[in-house]
Amino acid sequence: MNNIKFTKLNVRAVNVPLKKPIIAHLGTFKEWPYICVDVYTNTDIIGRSYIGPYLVNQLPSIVKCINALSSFFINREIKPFDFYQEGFRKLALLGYQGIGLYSLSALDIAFWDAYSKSANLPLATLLGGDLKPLKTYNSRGLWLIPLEDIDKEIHELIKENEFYALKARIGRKTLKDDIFVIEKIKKICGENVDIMTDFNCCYDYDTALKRMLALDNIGLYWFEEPINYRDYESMSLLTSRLNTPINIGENFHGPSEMFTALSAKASTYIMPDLMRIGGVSGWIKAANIAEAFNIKFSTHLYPEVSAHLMNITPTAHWLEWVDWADPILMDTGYRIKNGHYHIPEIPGTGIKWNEQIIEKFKINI
Ligand code: SMN
Ligand code: MG
Repeated sequence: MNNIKFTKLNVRAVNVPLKKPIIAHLGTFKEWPYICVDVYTNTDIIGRSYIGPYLVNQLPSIVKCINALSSFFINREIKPFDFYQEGFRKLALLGYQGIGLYSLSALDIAFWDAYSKSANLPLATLLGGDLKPLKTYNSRGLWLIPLEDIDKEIHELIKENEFYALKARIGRKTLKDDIFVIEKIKKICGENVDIMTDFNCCYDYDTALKRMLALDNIGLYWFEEPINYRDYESMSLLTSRLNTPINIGENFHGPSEMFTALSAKASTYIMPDLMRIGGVSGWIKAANIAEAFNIKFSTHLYPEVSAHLMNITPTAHWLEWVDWADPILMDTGYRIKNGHYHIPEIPGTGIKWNEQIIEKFKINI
């Protein structure tokens, strides 16, 4: 392991067109905004990360925050764990969640990338884990699109890359519409395909219970976020009343909030998001809390880095696959075969920019 120093930060923001627009209860998006971070060092190693914080108008504030936080670490030897602990303490006056935490995560992921490159190891290997292939589901489609387009979409999603599991967004206008989508998936893909479903917090407790009871015995793999993501008490009631597992976690802001949710028995499964849980360092803490609660841990977005981390997550469950960031990344060689995500054996996290695309979709910050 060579000691490397953090010498310079470069942060860029882009808004990249999506192959399929995201049409969800949480909003409609034709583009997806990313912040791309480069951590330069006193060697030729560059640590890289991206976060995708949903709201294009908020990118300037987050970039400001990343820059401000980075000033604590500049010209110091990169120690990702120590940097995270220190950075987290520095958030005390701003708050430990939201923009501050997203910014710390963006830096943390880039520091870990640089650190594993300095050891010439893939991130998972540096952390003492394997590079095992991971069960993955195709989550890049089946938004709240018109029912007449569902057939074509299912054919397309199940064929690409040999998937045996899909996620459908539900909570449509009528129960019949939700059932239509689910039955179509079963008909086209066969009974052996696993069907994850996501409500994106569209209901209050009573409406959620009614819709979920009606869908409870048709073999769905999980229901995601039926109600407001912070209402752990109601989520726990729903979890206890339904046979179908409930999965929440993309909105846990940091491991301690996850601990609160698990203590409240809010869900059957969890699926933390790399940006919101605190990057690599936050994830490691979360993975060990999940082991203590013996709860299955899936990922949310960021498949490239999350795949490494699933290899050191004792209760690892499913990897969510989306391709939204692919345009800004060079093909680093990950592959999906037989329903599994295979991590390329290269140093770091595998993030490498497609500079032409970044230049093309760059926005002012
Ligand atoms: C989701 C993620 C990002 C944008 C819209 C919807 C969704 C998921 O909640 O779990 O993939
Ligand atoms: Mg979701």
